Amino acid sequence: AGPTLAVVGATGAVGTVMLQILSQHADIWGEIRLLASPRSAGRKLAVRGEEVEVAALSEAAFDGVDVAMFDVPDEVAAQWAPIAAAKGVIVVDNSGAFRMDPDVPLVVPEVNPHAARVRPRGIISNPNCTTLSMIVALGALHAEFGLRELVVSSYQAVSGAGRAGVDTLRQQLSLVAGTELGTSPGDVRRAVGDNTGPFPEPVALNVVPWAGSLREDGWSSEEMKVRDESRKILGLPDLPVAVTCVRVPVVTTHSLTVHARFEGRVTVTKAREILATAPGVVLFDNPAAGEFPTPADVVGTDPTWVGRVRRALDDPTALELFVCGDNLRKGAALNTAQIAELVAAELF
Ligand code: 11C
Repeated sequence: AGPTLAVVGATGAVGTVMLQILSQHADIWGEIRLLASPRSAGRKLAVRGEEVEVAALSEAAFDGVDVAMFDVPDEVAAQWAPIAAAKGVIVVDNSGAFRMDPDVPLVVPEVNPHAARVRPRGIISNPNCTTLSMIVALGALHAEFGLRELVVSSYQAVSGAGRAGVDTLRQQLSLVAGTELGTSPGDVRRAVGDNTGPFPEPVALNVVPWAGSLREDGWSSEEMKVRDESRKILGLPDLPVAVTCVRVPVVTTHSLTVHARFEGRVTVTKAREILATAPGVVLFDNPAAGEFPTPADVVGTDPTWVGRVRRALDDPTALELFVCGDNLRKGAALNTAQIAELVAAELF
């Protein structure tokens, strides 16, 4: 039998997609153990076509486990990942708890797979979904052109905030559908009420320039993550990165506009060639035919989709791109599963 895998946080929005991916990928695993909070223990979930009972997270639950994929809140990961690692489990963690720890690699298999091999704490981190939604395309361009600066705006789907985010958007949409709202200041806010769920403002019929929590000088935690994580993954610790994160009324799939400046002159022809052949990237870019990626088409797919490839009008060393990626798949569950598969291939 193959290695034993534990999925920790199996019942969450990302955990659900992890189980789908485990059922879709080549079956390299022996036992797959599902773990979650005591509240979810006893539930039965389908994986590889079989019902598996969810067990409560405990130290003993990691006995005999080789690799664990974690999708739990930061504080739960901070507590439990070291417990699992101390038992010899290689932990692939999708929380923000360890990403910037110098002894924890932050891995995107298409960009820096070698980093997964050096893991002094027995933990490998999976990047934030916003970073992941653009980094495969950027990594390919960086390998050819040498990245020198990034300016990014995100258009983030509500499922980035978990089930509560999706429930909030659906509920708000039901309150505004078929109305004349959106025509006078505050009318949408009054219609959806004070409870805006995980978002600081209504997200239906709106865009909200905020994701995460407040950091120094007005930056959001999400913006700092995109900056710090991009630098770490690309191995460019001093890369200038400016990010503005925005929440939009999309259920799943983050989009980003990217202004990327490189070492020397770039051409759109070469950029297109790189993007068309890079593993994990789909170039979908024919504006004359109305073809560019949008979340409505990208959701449920694995690759990073890139369109609107242009050379900056005022800088022959820079490219403008529009990028979309499913935040629950490549942005979370898929990348985590790919890292776990890398580790399994190395160990077994
Ligand atoms: C969002 N990207 O869209 C966030 C969610 O650090 O893994 C993921 C937070 C993280 O709200």
